[in-house]
Amino acid sequence: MNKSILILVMLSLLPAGVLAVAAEQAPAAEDAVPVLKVKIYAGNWSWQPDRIRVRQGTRVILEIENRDAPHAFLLKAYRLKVHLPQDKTTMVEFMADKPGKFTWRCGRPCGNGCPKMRGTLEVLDPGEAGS
Ligand SMILES: [Cu+2]
Repeated sequence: MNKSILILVMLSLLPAGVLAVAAEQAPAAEDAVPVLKVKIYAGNWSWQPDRIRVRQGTRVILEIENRDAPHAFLLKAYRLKVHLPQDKTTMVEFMADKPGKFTWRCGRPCGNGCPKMRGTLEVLDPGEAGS
Protein backbone atom coordinates (compact mmCIF):
# COMPACT_ATOMS: atom_id res chain seq x y z
CA MET A 1 0.00 0.00 0.00
CA ASN A 2 2.71 2.44 1.00
CA LYS A 3 4.71 1.54 -2.08
CA SER A 4 1.87 2.32 -4.47
CA ILE A 5 1.34 5.72 -2.87
CA LEU A 6 5.03 6.49 -3.27
CA ILE A 7 4.92 5.54 -6.96
CA LEU A 8 1.87 7.76 -7.49
CA VAL A 9 3.68 10.68 -5.89
CA MET A 10 6.74 10.09 -8.07
CA LEU A 11 4.66 9.86 -11.23
CA SER A 12 2.87 13.10 -10.44
CA LEU A 13 6.21 14.87 -9.88
CA LEU A 14 7.82 13.58 -13.06
CA PRO A 15 6.11 15.83 -15.64
CA ALA A 16 6.78 18.92 -13.51
CA GLY A 17 10.44 18.03 -13.36
CA VAL A 18 10.67 17.60 -17.12
CA LEU A 19 8.99 20.98 -17.71
CA ALA A 20 11.38 22.71 -15.35
CA VAL A 21 14.39 21.40 -17.26
CA ALA A 22 12.93 22.56 -20.58
CA ALA A 23 12.22 26.03 -19.15
CA GLU A 24 15.78 26.37 -17.88
CA GLN A 25 17.32 25.42 -21.22
CA ALA A 26 15.42 27.85 -23.42
CA PRO A 27 16.80 31.13 -21.96
CA ALA A 28 20.33 29.71 -21.86
CA ALA A 29 20.24 29.07 -25.61
CA GLU A 30 19.09 32.66 -26.28
CA ASP A 31 21.77 34.12 -24.04
CA ALA A 32 24.49 32.39 -26.03
CA VAL A 33 24.25 34.89 -28.94
CA PRO A 34 24.28 38.61 -28.13
CA VAL A 35 21.72 40.63 -30.04
CA LEU A 36 21.96 44.27 -31.07
CA LYS A 37 18.81 46.00 -32.20
CA VAL A 38 19.20 49.35 -33.97
CA LYS A 39 16.53 51.67 -35.26
CA ILE A 40 17.63 53.46 -38.42
CA TYR A 41 15.85 56.23 -40.27
CA ALA A 42 16.33 56.41 -44.02
CA GLY A 43 15.61 59.70 -45.74
CA ASN A 44 17.10 62.80 -47.37
CA TRP A 45 19.83 60.59 -48.85
CA SER A 46 21.15 59.61 -45.46
CA TRP A 47 20.91 56.95 -42.78
CA GLN A 48 20.50 57.91 -39.17
CA PRO A 49 22.52 56.64 -37.50
CA ASP A 50 25.01 55.87 -40.28
CA ARG A 51 27.53 54.07 -38.07
CA ILE A 52 27.09 50.75 -36.29
CA ARG A 53 29.73 49.11 -34.13
CA VAL A 54 29.31 45.54 -32.95
CA ARG A 55 31.40 42.75 -31.61
CA GLN A 56 31.87 39.78 -33.93
CA GLY A 57 29.32 37.07 -33.25
CA THR A 58 26.48 39.49 -32.57
CA ARG A 59 23.11 39.00 -34.18
CA VAL A 60 22.21 42.39 -35.65
CA ILE A 61 18.62 43.41 -36.13
CA LEU A 62 18.10 46.66 -38.02
CA GLU A 63 14.70 48.23 -37.92
CA ILE A 64 14.82 50.62 -40.86
CA GLU A 65 12.10 53.20 -41.12
CA ASN A 66 11.89 54.71 -44.57
CA ARG A 67 9.89 57.94 -44.62
CA ASP A 68 11.25 58.79 -48.04
CA ALA A 69 11.33 57.50 -51.59
CA PRO A 70 11.92 53.77 -52.09
CA HIS A 71 15.47 52.77 -51.14
CA ALA A 72 17.35 49.51 -50.58
CA PHE A 73 19.76 48.47 -47.86
CA LEU A 74 22.83 47.09 -49.63
CA LEU A 75 25.66 45.54 -47.61
CA LYS A 76 27.75 43.68 -50.17
CA ALA A 77 30.25 42.25 -47.65
CA TYR A 78 27.38 40.33 -46.08
CA ARG A 79 25.60 39.63 -49.37
CA LEU A 80 22.59 41.58 -48.20
CA LYS A 81 20.19 43.56 -50.33
CA VAL A 82 16.84 44.39 -48.83
CA HIS A 83 14.28 46.64 -50.44
CA LEU A 84 12.91 49.41 -48.29
CA PRO A 85 9.46 50.43 -49.48
CA GLN A 86 8.36 54.00 -49.00
CA ASP A 87 6.70 54.86 -45.65
CA LYS A 88 7.35 51.39 -44.27
CA THR A 89 9.56 49.88 -41.58
CA THR A 90 11.63 46.93 -42.72
CA MET A 91 13.57 44.51 -40.55
CA VAL A 92 17.05 43.48 -41.71
CA GLU A 93 18.63 40.69 -39.71
CA PHE A 94 22.07 39.17 -40.02
CA MET A 95 24.89 37.62 -38.03
CA ALA A 96 27.94 39.89 -37.74
CA ASP A 97 30.38 37.03 -38.24
CA LYS A 98 33.00 38.79 -40.41
CA PRO A 99 35.33 41.26 -38.67
CA GLY A 100 36.21 44.52 -40.42
CA LYS A 101 34.84 47.84 -41.55
CA PHE A 102 32.16 47.64 -44.22
CA THR A 103 30.19 50.22 -46.12
CA TRP A 104 26.51 49.84 -46.72
CA ARG A 105 24.78 51.97 -49.26
CA CYS A 106 21.50 52.54 -51.00
CA GLY A 107 20.99 49.79 -53.55
CA ARG A 108 18.29 51.48 -55.54
CA PRO A 109 18.68 54.59 -57.74
CA CYS A 110 16.79 57.28 -55.85
CA GLY A 111 18.15 60.55 -57.21
CA ASN A 112 21.18 62.86 -57.12
CA GLY A 113 22.17 62.06 -53.54
CA CYS A 114 21.97 58.30 -53.89
CA PRO A 115 25.76 57.72 -54.13
CA LYS A 116 26.20 59.72 -50.91
CA MET A 117 23.74 57.54 -49.04
CA ARG A 118 26.26 55.41 -47.15
CA GLY A 119 26.81 53.98 -43.73
CA THR A 120 29.56 52.08 -41.95
CA LEU A 121 29.34 48.77 -40.15
CA GLU A 122 32.28 48.04 -37.91
CA VAL A 123 32.57 44.47 -36.67
CA LEU A 124 35.15 44.15 -33.92
CA ASP A 125 37.20 41.01 -33.63
CA PRO A 126 36.75 39.89 -29.99
CA GLY A 127 40.48 39.27 -29.74
CA GLU A 128 41.37 42.83 -30.80
CA ALA A 129 38.52 44.59 -29.04
CA GLY A 130 39.55 43.54 -25.54
CA SER A 131 36.71 43.47 -23.07
CU1 LIG B 1 19.28 55.32 -53.63
